[in-house]
Amino acid sequence: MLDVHELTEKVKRKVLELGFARVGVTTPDPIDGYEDELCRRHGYGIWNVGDPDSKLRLAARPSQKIPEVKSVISLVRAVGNIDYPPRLLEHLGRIYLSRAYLPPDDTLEGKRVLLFEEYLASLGIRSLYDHTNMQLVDRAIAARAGLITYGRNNFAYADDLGSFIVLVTIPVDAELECEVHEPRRVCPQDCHICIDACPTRAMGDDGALDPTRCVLYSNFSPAECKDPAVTALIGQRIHGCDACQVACPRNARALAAGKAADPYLDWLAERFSLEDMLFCDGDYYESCLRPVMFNYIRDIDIFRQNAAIAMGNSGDVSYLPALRRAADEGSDEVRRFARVAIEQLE
Ligand code: B12
Ligand code: SF4
Ligand code: SF4
Repeated sequence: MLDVHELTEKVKRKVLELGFARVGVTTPDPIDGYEDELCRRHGYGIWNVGDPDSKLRLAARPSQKIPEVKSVISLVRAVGNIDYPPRLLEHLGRIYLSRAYLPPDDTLEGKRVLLFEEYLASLGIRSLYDHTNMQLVDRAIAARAGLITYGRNNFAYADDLGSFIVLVTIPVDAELECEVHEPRRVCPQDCHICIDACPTRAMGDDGALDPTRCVLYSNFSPAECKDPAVTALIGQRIHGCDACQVACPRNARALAAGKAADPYLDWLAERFSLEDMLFCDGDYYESCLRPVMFNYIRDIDIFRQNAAIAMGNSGDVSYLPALRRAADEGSDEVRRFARVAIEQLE
C-alpha cells in the first residue's frame, strides 16, 4: 500500500511522461479574492457574476462545486515550442492552433488527458474532470499549486515557458500531497507594454480585463453581440489574439527558443483563406476550421461573419468581388458585415 507521498510522486511522474511540462497538486478550498476581483471588474456581467452561484464564481469553489473532490491536480502543457506558420498567426491565437485547450476526447491532446485519467484509475483514483465545459479556475489553481506567477496582462507565466501554456485542472477524489502557495505578480512596477499593445484597449491601467473588449469575445459572439467599436479594431483576427503576450518581455525567451514543425499547421497554412471561410461549407469547416477552432463556435455562419469583418479591416481591395457576392448571397448577418466591409474598402 502506497503512502500519500509515494502516490503523489507516481501521479506527478506519469504527468511528465505523458508530455506535460509541469505538474502540481493543491487543495480544493475556495480561491481567496477571486470572486471579489471578478465583481470589481467591468464587463464580467455578461456571465452574470452578480449571482453568487453563477458559473464563473462557482468555478472558484472546487469543494462546493464538486463535493467528492479531495485534491486538485494542475497540469501545464507547453505550446510555445511549436513553429506556428506566420500566415496562421495573423488570424488565430497560439492556444487554438495548438489544439490543447479543452481538447475533444477524439483528438491527440484529448487522448493525453484520457490516458492520464486511465492511469489515475489504475491507482484507484477517480478523476472528476469535466471534458467539455469550463469547470474550475485554471490560472488561480495553478498559482496556488506553485506552478505559475501572474502578469499584468492577466496571464499565467511558467518561468522559461512564459505564458504560452495551456492549463488543465483535474479534480480527483483522493487525498494527495497538496501544496498551497500565495499568488504573485512579478512584473516590473511601471511596465505597461502589454496594456499598450492591446489592439482593442481591453485592459485598464492596472491590467484588469474587460472581456467584452477582448478580441476572442468578439470573435465567438453571435452578430447581435459583436460591438462595432471592437470589430473595427481587431484587424485580421478571426479566433483569438496574442498581442499582449507577444509584446511582453517576460516572453522573450520563450519566443526565441527552438520550435518544432507541426505538419498539420503547415498543411493548413497552404489552404487557409478568408475567402474560403466567407463561403465556408461543411467540408471546409471539417478539414480547416473545426480542428483549430472547436472551442467556442458551433454556428458556421459566425465564421463567415468573422471572415467578412477581417476582410473589411484588411485594406485589401482584392477582397471586394468576394464581399459583393457575400452581400448578395449570404445570411442576413453575413450580408450586413459584408456591406460594412465593402464600405470600408471602397
Ligand atoms: C472566461 C475566459 C476568457 C474570457 C475572459 C478572460 C479573462 N482574463 O477573464 C475571454 C473570452 C475574454 C478569454 C480570452 C482569452 N483567453 Co481565456 N479563459 C477564460 C477562462 C474560462 C476563465 C478565466 C477567468 O476566470 N477569468 C476571470 C478573471 C478574474 O480571472 P483571471 O483571468 O484568471 O485573472 C486573474 C489574474 O489576473 C489575477 N491576478 C493578476 N495579477 C494578480 C496579482 C496578484 C497578486 C493576484 C493575487 C492575482 C492576480 O487576478 C485574477 C483572479 O485570480 C479560462 C479557463 C479556466 N477554466 O480558468 C481561460 C483562460 C484564462 N484563457 C486563456 C487564453 C489563452 C485566452 C486568450 C489568450 C485567448 C486568445 N488567444 O485570444 C485570451 C486572453 C485574454 C487575457 N488577457 O486574459 C488561457 C490562459 C493561459 C495562460 N497562460 O494564462 C486559460 C487559462 C485557458 C487554459 N486552460 O489554458 N478567456
Ligand atoms: S488577448 Fe488581445 S484583445 Fe485580449 S487583452 Fe490581450 S491583446 Fe487585448
Ligand atoms: S508586458 Fe510588462 S506588465 Fe505586461 S505582463 Fe509583461 S512584464 Fe508584466
